Amino acid sequence: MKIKNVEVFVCCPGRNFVTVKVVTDDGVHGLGDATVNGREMAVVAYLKEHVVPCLIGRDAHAIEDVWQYLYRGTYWRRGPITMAAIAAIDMALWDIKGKVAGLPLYQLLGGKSRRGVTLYAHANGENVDDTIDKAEALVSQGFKAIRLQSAIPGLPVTYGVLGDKKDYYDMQGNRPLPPEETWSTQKYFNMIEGLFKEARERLGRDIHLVHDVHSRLTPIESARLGKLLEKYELLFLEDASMAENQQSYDVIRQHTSIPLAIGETYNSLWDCKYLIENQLIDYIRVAATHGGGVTAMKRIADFAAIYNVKTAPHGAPDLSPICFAAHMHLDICTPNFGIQEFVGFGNEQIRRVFQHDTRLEDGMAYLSDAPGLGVEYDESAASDYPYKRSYLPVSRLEDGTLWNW
Ligand code: CS2
Ligand code: MG
Repeated sequence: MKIKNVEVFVCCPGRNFVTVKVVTDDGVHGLGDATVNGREMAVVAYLKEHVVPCLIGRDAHAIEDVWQYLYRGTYWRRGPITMAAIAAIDMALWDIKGKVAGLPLYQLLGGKSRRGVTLYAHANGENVDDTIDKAEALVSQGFKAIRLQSAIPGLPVTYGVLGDKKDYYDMQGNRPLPPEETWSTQKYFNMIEGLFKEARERLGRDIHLVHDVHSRLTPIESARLGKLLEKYELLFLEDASMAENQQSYDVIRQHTSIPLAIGETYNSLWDCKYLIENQLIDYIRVAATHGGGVTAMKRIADFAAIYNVKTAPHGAPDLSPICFAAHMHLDICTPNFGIQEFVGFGNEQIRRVFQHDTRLEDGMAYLSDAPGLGVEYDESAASDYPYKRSYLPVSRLEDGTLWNW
């Protein structure tokens, strides 16, 4: 079974998604997600100009060899653009293998390790009360784990809380340039403990709580935050500090027992290796789309298992439902799976373009037994929503200094 054709689509049903479709000479097709938020067209060019020509005529079953060919066979390894391109091809080939076998992907990966996939939902509020109100609503829908983000008094916009804006497109208006946000570590510290204090008072101690710092703190500030929040027993604190210098996490770990999670911007096992093997984190959050696909995710999970690190794949709305499906298949099998981030199945347009039968019940997701990944891409619906240039915001300190968004 040979690869006959590879197509790359970009659509914007509320946000941009890059989708790869691999078609075999037997007429079977597989889908992959190659979306890199704000840099979508770079992956499209990488795929069309550099990857697709090398794939035509190759054995569609040789997933590992294709992966190695695109990774090891290229002098320029790693990085988000390269790895998203590899990831999309890899997902599509696994999708094809499942369809040919007549089995859902999770069966090819070893079968189920659990009943369903436990999710954590997002409560993003205008203030502490509003955030906990939203968390209570999620609890009443059955969610057992919730990420809490609250607007910071004194700052116009806070990560995760967009005020009257619907999304980042809306923030950019008709002028698609990166919107600017202001950050103040002190104002954040003035708010954050109150959020978790009230959360425990109103939600009790059975609900798992998560918080995303989105890399705004230095390592010693993260250590201070970890100590402050220890008594509220978070499931994990996400992206406390940037870990370009991974030794930074030695500093945080030395001071606090708060569980730590990182990895949504990582592109390979090499990016997480030091943090995992030194047991500096508890959850690794690499996404299939940004970390090299299903093949790479399995390797990361197995490596993490040796060090008691669990997986908690990134589940933001800028990963397409194809990536979410890949995560679900991995989550249901992986022995050291922790939890899956979940922000809903998207707006009506997204659900028109990407069709699947994933079922939600009591804060857990259940896959259908459709062969392969179990997602279909409606090309004609997608063509109703053309690509729109878009950026993530940038962040500045109150004096104008550029900071981590
Ligand atoms: C976030 C993301 O879901 C998360 O944890 O950190 O929303 C992130 O900001 C976006 O994926 C950026 O593209
Ligand atoms: Mg995050």
